[in-house]
Amino acid sequence: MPTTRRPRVLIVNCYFPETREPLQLKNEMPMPLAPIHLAGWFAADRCEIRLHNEVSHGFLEVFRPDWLSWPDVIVFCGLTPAFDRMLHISAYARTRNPRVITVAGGLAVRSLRRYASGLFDYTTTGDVEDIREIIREALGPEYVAEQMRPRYDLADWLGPWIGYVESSRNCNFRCSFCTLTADGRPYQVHGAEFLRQQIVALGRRRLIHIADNQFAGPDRQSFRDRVAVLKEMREAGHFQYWAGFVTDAFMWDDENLALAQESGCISLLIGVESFDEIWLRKMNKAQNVRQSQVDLIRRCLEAGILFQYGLVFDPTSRSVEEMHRELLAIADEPAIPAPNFIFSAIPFPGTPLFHEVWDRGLILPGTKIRDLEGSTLSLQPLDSVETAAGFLRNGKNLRGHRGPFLRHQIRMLRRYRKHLSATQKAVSWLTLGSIMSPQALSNTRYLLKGRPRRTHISTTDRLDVVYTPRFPIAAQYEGYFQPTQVTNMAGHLNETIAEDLLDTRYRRQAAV
Ligand code: B12
Ligand code: SF4
Repeated sequence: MPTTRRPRVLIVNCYFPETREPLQLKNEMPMPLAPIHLAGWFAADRCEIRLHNEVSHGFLEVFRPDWLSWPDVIVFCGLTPAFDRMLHISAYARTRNPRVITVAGGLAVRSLRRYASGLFDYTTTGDVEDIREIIREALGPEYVAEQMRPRYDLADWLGPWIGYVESSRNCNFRCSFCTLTADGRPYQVHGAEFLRQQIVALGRRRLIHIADNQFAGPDRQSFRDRVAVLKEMREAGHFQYWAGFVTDAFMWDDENLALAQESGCISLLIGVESFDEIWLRKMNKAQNVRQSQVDLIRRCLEAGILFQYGLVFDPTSRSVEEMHRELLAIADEPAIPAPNFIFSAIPFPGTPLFHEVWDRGLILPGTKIRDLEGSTLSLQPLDSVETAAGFLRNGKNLRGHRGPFLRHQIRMLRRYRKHLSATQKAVSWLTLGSIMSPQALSNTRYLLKGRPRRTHISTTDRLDVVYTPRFPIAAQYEGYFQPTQVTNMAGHLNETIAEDLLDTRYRRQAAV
């Protein structure tokens, strides 16, 4: 690395858009926080730092090709399906600068930790703080920040209205399809002080989005402390509203809803996943069957908090007809809002679900890590493959139910008219718009863009254009553009990553 200038650090949040096209989804919500925290660990006065978020900025080599030769160090983060993007960018950067240092972490690396360790200079399955050790070793101790300060100033995708903070990590539940169950880390709460520091660093915002998987957790005192910080900072004018993720357990106690509402909570996103009790129990999501979900939803909305949720389509145990029946039942019930999103069950590496579907021979041939993003069928369905994929192409965006859901929206908002503010009603309309037309709302430039041709089946779906190198690549990195397979076309597990896919950490943890 040149000694005459400060080291250049590029932090990339890798991402594949659902449509498999090069898009810049500027209005997507929520946005990733890890790049902002990672950047905070590099000494600001000694390093030049740039952030690229592929969710909002699009594929790096397509939208900012000149950045590929800029860095001395590239740090990657991203979701499990984005793993191949880390390889693509590494191939370009290493071709242009053979001395570039590549560092990879986050969910993609946690899912494929053994395999990943051979492909980058540094890999880590740790939390953002682990970047300190890597900076120390790769650059020297003087390049580590004395105190982490989240670099919201570098995150140009945030805009002036919305900010993201983290107040806890991991989750205290163990749903069998969840990647956090495979990870098996304990639920961990940051002190209320760290929450305060992040809000101060953000500057004034309209909405603070708490990125935690599970804002409340089992420790009531820590929840009260963090809500007290939110209340105090809201009163001091730092923000107007906050939103976050919780589970059904949060609504068992009306006091939680009251505390949240008093501190400015505008909406909560809750993993309903399904209204089918048998399926929920099978997925070890017993927290969702203890009390009537419809009652809990009603209580949340009547407490003046918008209830937002997603539904899971598990094609191995629920037919498309059942899914349509579930949607019709929701559209018929004004006490429940429409879902924010619907996604297919995903066999994330190392989860109990992965083990189950693999043992039953249900993973489709030709499934790739890239397919594990919720809009692609990767499991043998009860219906025909085409019927199940048709649901992902249409039902997932409420096609076939739009009239009933528009009428339902009016009835639902009328029902809660005294409980919800005009802003909440507007947000509710936006979320209905975003399930019906996610791409258009994520960037209004794509309003008139047609739907791309896709099969929505992992065996046959086309790959994104970025799997074909745009620029010449050194011969040793050509393999980086081959998709990382989960199964080959004969349906056998990819031996290179089999150990990661069949990781049994969650079993060992359960046995402790
Ligand atoms: C923001 C977000 C999104 C955003 C952007 C995601 C992105 N990174 O590109 C959007 C809206 C696009 C999204 C989409 C989806 N998401 Co999402 N999302 C989140 C969310 C709410 C917050 C992530 C976050 O910023 N967390 C805070 C930061 C600080 O932590 P972190 O990113 O988890 O990273 C931690 C460690 O991994 C580590 N780390 C991360 N990177 C690095 C790098 C280095 C070098 C180091 C040292 C450490 C490190 O440090 C952090 C802790 O300190 C999480 C839930 C959550 N609370 O984590 C779900 C979550 C990540 N999403 C999830 C899922 C299932 C999805 C979808 C499949 C769901 C769907 N609706 O269809 C889609 C996939 C879409 C696609 N095309 O790929 C799962 C994980 C899936 C997985 N294994 O990849 C999560 C965990 C939710 C859950 N509990 O199930 N998501
Ligand atoms: S409650 Fe949510 S975050 Fe926690 S294990 Fe279940 S799906 Fe994952």
